[in-house]
Amino acid sequence: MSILHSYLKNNKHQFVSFGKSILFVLLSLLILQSCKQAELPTDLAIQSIIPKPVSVVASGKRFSLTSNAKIFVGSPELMGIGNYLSTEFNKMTSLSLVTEPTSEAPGNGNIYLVLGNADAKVGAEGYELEITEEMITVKANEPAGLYMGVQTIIQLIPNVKAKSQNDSYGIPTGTIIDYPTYAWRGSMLDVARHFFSVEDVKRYIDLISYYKMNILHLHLSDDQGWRIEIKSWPNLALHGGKTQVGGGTGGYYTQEQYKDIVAYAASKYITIVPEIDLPGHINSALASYGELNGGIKFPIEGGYNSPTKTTEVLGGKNKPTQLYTGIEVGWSTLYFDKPETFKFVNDVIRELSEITPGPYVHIGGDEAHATKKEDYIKFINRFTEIVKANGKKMIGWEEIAQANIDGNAIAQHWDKPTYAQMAADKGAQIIMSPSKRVYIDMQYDSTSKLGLHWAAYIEVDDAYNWDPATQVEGISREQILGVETPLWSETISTMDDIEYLLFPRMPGIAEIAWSPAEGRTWEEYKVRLGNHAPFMRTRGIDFYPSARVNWAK
Ligand code: TNX
Repeated sequence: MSILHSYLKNNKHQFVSFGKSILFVLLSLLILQSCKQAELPTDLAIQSIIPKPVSVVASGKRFSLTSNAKIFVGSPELMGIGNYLSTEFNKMTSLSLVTEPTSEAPGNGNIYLVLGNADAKVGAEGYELEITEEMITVKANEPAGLYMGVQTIIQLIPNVKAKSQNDSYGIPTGTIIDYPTYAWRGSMLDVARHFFSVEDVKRYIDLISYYKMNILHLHLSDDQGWRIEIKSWPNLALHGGKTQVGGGTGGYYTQEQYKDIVAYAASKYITIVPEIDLPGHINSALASYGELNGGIKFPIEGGYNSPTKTTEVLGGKNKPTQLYTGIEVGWSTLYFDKPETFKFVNDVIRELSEITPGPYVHIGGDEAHATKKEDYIKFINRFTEIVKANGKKMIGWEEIAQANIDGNAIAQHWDKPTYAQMAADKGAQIIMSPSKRVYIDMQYDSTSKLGLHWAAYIEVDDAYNWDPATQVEGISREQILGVETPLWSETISTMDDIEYLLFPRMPGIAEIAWSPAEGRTWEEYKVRLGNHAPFMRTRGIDFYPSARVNWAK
């Protein structure tokens, strides 16, 4: 220590001048670095794309996107995808790019979206994205793949709204080959506990679609509200849709509005999966048609609330119940021994199937605590036949494993591994929605202003740090159809509330469903997520700024 001290003392002058040169070198490096920044980005491999692509090979150059660029599509039916890209470009830059169909490869400076000549392994939803100094090309086998490639391009555009049409935007060069790990990449929105408008549902579709999700499951009925017009049983929506949790005005979708949602989702390669929750979670129907009431069971032991309603207040078997605005679960049931009940179920499934082009109908099947077990099993067996007769594939929450389901059914795991295993053993495919990981209605921590916490507090890393293929012992990768994050709406009633719970957790869940598990770690992901903040801000997404991530300014 004293040797160093006397050295410093004796060589003070040299040391100061040495310090100056260091400062000079550092400053020059800094200046050089900031000059380079203006030209960046040149490394495709360090871009913060979510979900992480399967393969990225950078070539270290830059494509300049200018106002002279056009978006060319390989055939007229792809115009919608080209126009979508143009609209998204416009949100982030000052560019308004024109989309045109073309039968041959366009010249330099343009973007080209074309079907065919993509690697077979990318399947229907994958794509190959090639960025050179001259051009951006997306190749895919199906339009859905081109759309997914477009989502990747959107994330590569610098999030700076430029001042003039003369500005250009640098996009790093290289090749991305990308395709999903799981076929089912979804989210569920509960429009029953609180009703959300068609506009809100469309924005929800936009938001999940940025992250390459392809399923929106709509929870259309529950004790508190019936949200879809059924022409043969009009009171379901007219009376059963009148209110919601907390006593607000509720609402429902007409069949025309529902078709509009379905078409909007289809334009973004998202399939709508409608759910009518049976034979429990059915009070809104029992209030509308008393003959369906199989006898409610209230209060519920170990429920959420100290119960304010009793069986007496709500109404007895075979009589209409009162509408319900609380949040207890599992206390209502359909009447089993009645032909009307199965006429009702068949009419509802038939009308729903007619307005749903997708292959699935979800029959709920969860928490039927007021239904006798032997009736429950018979109910699910009947629903299986009814859904099949209407040409659809049946999905139910994991409890349906207790019935005679087979390889035609899909079971959605949310709580009990034993049910999920039982369903898989019977040949059913499994959707993974483990409540401790992806119940996105759970609070982040005890201070979160919205959300429940019966399953867990779920911080952004908890929602990310798991692998569907190892989540439930005995259920292998091949038996898993995919991943879905349910947003139950007991505590939320506005789009802002929705965004607060979805972001920033949903993008990570979308990544679990899309990207190979081998390439994923929280340490690496959290950097990409932090860099993604400007993307969310540009879209007016009010995300929860978790302290576990460094958010880019
Ligand atoms: C459990 S998950 C439910 C829902 C509630 C949710 C609240 C499932 C199949 N049933 O009825 O809304 O918890 O987190």
